[in-house]
Amino acid sequence: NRDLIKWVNFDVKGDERGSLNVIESSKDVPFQIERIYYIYGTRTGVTRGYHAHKDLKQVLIAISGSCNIKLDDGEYSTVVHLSSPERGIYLDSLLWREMSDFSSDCVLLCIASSYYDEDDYIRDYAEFKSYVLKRG
Ligand code: T46
Repeated sequence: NRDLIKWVNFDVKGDERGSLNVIESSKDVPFQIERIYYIYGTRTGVTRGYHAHKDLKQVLIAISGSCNIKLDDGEYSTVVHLSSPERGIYLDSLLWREMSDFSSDCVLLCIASSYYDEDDYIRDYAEFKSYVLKRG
């Protein structure tokens, strides 16, 4: 389902020296940035994630290499291929995610709306489904 896929395109500042991309809080991503982390060196065949967030919003960008992200809102699911530093994907809250097929050079940059909070994670799929139903 394409509605699950919300691309965020960055304005590439390119010249003969190469490229430079800027991400400013609340301007280039639709939230105030409180945290940044990145996932890299992911081993072949590994799938990460298997959780949703109650409130956290994020933008994920494969700033190097590529990976796939399966998104599931409890009703529909789709797989997105991330392979460009020029655009990211916006993940609203309450989306189950599974990241897989990381290339060996993949660096997945994750920009988040809140500090790390384990209580914000739903790590059980059945619990996620019932949480989504409750929220309507
Ligand atoms: C997400 C996807 C895309 C921290 O201590 N602080 C942090 O900010 C993060 C993100 C993680 N951690 C600890 C928690 C675990 O012990 O680092 C370890 C690995 O985290 P996790 O197993 O949650 O990693 P992924 O790749 O399954 O999920 C991560 C994010 O946690 C999650 O919010 O949306 O990337």
